[in-house]
Amino acid sequence: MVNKTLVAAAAITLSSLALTSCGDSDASSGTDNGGSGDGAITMGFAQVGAESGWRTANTKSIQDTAKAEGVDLKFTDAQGKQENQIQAIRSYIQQKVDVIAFSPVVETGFDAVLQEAKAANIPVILTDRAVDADPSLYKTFLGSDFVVEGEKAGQWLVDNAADADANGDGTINVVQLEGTTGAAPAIDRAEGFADKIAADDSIEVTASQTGDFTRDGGKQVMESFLQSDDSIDVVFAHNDDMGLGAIEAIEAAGLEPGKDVKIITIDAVKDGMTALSEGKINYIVECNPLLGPQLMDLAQKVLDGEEVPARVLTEESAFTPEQAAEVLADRQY
Ligand code: GYE
Repeated sequence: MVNKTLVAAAAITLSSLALTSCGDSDASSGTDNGGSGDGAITMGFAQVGAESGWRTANTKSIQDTAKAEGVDLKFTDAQGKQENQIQAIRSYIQQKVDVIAFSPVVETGFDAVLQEAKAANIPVILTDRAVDADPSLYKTFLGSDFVVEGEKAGQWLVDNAADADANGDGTINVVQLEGTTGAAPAIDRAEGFADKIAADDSIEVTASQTGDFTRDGGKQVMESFLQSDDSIDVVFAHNDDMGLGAIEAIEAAGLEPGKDVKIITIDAVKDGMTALSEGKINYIVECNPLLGPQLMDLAQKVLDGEEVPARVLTEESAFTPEQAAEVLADRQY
């Protein structure tokens, strides 16, 4: 481990020397960055995986935009594993890409590799998910405010509490299908939701477990929740895919999703919006996966030496079944 780091560090030192001695006009950045119109940007992108409809749309947006804008994109799918992601980032450093972007699988444990990128003078743009690390180790973080998303979900439940109490016993039992343990959207969505439902004493989260952001994960966890509890009023799923898996489990148990058990999810991908328009999901908070254009724009600015904000938010809203039916036809993902 230590040896590898040392070797990488040595290679990086050599490469920066080589670049400087080649008469790089932008000596302060230490990179031949394609930012002044002298060739395409090379971007290394380390993606989480292909766990959800959201992720597939996100990957397509990044790849399509790179192609349209002539960015030379090196893309890796980490298959949900942090170690794969770290390995991909190290290889981008070795390949001396102009800029590295990645969507961190989890929040912690990236400090060392971020230090290595910084030492190599390669700017890093966090895309979609945040890390819990020194902010000087990356240029900017582009993505949604996951706490706000959780708050929107919780607020909807507070506002619709009377309807959610299917058996009318005065308590609203909520089960939560969490995203990947340790991932920013799982941590923040749970926090935002908890904050809002605290306003109503009758709402209680009775069980909470990870379904790893996948349809299958959501289905399995929901099956086990239904086996041990017959008083579930509401499912709060951290993404559409887990909510869609929960629908399968609820139907298999002879219950009607959206009626016997209310369902709130986050993302608003096409399959989720279809289930919402059919009344099987009751409310979806939007999380926009189409980050490609903003990402390429930020990369260009960073490489041109322009100041970029430390935090760039994506714009999004939330949908009821009626609103879902209206926007579905034009939905790209
Ligand atoms: O909500 C989920 C995906 O990080 C915002 O990851 C993203 C989340 C998204 O797997 O569907």
